[in-house]
Amino acid sequence: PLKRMSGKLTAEERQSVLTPLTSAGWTMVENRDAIYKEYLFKDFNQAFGFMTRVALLADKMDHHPEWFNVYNKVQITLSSHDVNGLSKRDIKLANFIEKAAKSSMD
Ligand code: H2B
Repeated sequence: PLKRMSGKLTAEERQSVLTPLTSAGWTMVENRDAIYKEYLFKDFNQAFGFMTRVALLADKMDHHPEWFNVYNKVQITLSSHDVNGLSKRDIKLANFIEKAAKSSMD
């Protein structure tokens, strides 16, 4: 398969694209170049509806989250395994996840 062109985010890119995400509750993972957020939904149905929307985009992107779900809680870690760190793909996915979470809570 074709290899991707987007490598690790540069320091400049981190400043511009990571700042809005950290304001939205995403945090840097300790000892790893990855970002993390925990979402709480009303119930399992809402959480799993959210996960389904995210899963469809993630598979289309061929870029998949590391995630863990218990009932109404979804914990998500994003990183690009091929570059062992954050790339633009994680930012795109995180921004979609933010929108999907909001619309899933309606
Ligand atoms: N997801 C993430 N987060 N990082 C990757 O490097 C990655 C992926 N690689 N999903 C994809 C799948 C790769 O394994 C397949 C073969 O394209």
